[in-house]
Amino acid sequence: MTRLLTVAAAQLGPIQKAEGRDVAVGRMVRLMERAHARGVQLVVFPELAMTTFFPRHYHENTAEADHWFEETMPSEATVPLFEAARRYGIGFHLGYAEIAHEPDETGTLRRRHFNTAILVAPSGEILLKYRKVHLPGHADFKPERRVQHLEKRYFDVGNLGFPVIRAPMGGVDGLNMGMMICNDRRWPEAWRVLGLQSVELVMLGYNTPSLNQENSGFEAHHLRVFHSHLSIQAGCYQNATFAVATAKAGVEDGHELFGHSIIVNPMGEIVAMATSWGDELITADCDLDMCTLGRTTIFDFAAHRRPEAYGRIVEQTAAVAPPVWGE
Ligand code: CDT
Repeated sequence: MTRLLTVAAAQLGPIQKAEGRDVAVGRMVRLMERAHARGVQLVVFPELAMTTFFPRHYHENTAEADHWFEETMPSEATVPLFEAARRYGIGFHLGYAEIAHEPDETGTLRRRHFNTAILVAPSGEILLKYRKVHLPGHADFKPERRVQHLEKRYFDVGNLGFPVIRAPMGGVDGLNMGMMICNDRRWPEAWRVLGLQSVELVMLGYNTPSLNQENSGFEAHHLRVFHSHLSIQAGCYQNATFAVATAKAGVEDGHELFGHSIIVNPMGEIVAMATSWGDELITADCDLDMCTLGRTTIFDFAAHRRPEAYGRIVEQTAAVAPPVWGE
């Protein structure tokens, strides 16, 4: 029997700094209504979906940024999303800023801050949680930058690895689902860790500026979207998985995010792409059996991987210089 799942990327247009979560959540519920009308079974929302991309705003006292975070899930603001999931029988993926009261690496109980995503079943039950591992940007104010990117200031590095869960979704009895968040998509290690758990559907949200904000060299504008798509398409192909990659788009607090949300199949082909900079639903029917060809042939990991040659991947962080010929 065909394992068919209808998925949607629910791209969100900009959310301005002054706008409350209720505005964003109202828009998200409307996208879920539209998804239901189109027969969608799983909706993927972007990274930090309910607020402006607040890491562009500097606070000397980081506690002043706490109002962007959720301390419970469901939180008061997100209850309408959980209700909509139950009403329409749709699963959803949500990116949000999380405060967790947990021990840190030294065992000390702290208020910890994470850039988090959850996968919620149509019943409203949370099936899986992921906390962003690859935090881009910087921790201190950088005057040379056009726009700040303070993820390293406001978030702890995710401590849940890259988990995959097998659960029913839509009419599919069991589907292997994993998550990553934004910058993670550029790191093949993240994809491979999911691939090594037989992932069949990767969900990811992103907030990516249309311009390089570092002010430290020219980057052609058209390459920004190209690099995002290239990374996702390669990750899908090399790990024989579908992906739903959902953007926040448009001009937010005066700064443009590039949108171009996509759904990609295990051949690495884009099967749906957003074309607006606003709230937009793109959908695809995913035949999950398409994952089988890659993982039983060219990317049959059991037959062809050579971990004994990959030691540097986990033993080393920065690149080292190679030996020089003739010395
Ligand atoms: N949110 C996030 O992780 N954004 C980064 C911006 C880096 S600029 C290339 C991203 O990788 O898209």
